[in-house]
Amino acid sequence: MVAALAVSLLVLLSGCSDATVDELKRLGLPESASDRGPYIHDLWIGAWIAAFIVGGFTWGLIGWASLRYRRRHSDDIPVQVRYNAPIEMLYTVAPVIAVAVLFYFTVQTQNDVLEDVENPDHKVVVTAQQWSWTFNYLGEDGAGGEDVYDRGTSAVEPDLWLVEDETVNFTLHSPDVLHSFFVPNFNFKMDVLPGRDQSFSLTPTKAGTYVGRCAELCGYQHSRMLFNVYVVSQEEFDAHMQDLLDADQTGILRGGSESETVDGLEESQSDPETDDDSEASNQDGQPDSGGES
Ligand SMILES: [Cu+2]
Repeated sequence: MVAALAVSLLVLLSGCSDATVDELKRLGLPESASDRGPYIHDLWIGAWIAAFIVGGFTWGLIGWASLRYRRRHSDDIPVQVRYNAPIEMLYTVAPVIAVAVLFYFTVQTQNDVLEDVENPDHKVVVTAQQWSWTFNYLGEDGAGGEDVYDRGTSAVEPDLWLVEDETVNFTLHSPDVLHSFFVPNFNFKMDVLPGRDQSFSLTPTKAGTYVGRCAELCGYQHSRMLFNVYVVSQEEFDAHMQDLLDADQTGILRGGSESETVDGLEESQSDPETDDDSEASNQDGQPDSGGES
């Protein structure tokens, strides 16, 4: 049985590309491009192994019980029993142990993933706002020590540039609602909370282009909160910082008044103090401040 399964699995896998086989080996986890990835990988694989053990044990018991105690004659009635203290204790204690083990490894992984770095090579303040991202690079040499930024709109995806094998500290800031900073290939995401900046560090370990997105439903254009991540060499990074400086994109954007407006929609012009007069001004033939033109 096991041999047959192994053979059919081999036949199935032989039709797959190396990339697909690797993805299957990671049980679907995106390929890691950060130093925090391996911790998540181990937790992910460990959780699946635990699930298969518990699942196998449970399926085994179900199969065994249904074969061992199957009805042999049409007029058979099973032995009628009530209460079984050992069994009841087992199915109370076993799940508690399973949850405790998962909890222990989850906390340990969380501590590893969130471990701070004393002197990060780069500092980026991420502003997540409805509905795009701003990436502020603090005091980069490539920008002559100035703070520079790159921002997107819901129509234009912004780019986040990082240096391969150099530590980055991110501070996540939201001026409006909950967002979540998520780069699948970093095997990492963290909520962006209004009113409480959060911070984490990581080191991108693999040059390349990755996708980033908002992983918290934050409003009707949530699905447009996409960004690109470029992990590049120091030279390319410095050149990009220079480009941002040349484009006069200096300072730190933390959102705020910009977060109240959306491209294509006029700012609300109704003023509570003049609202009472609006009817009167309409009668006077004055254009309604809120009307279409
Ligand atoms: Cu969002």
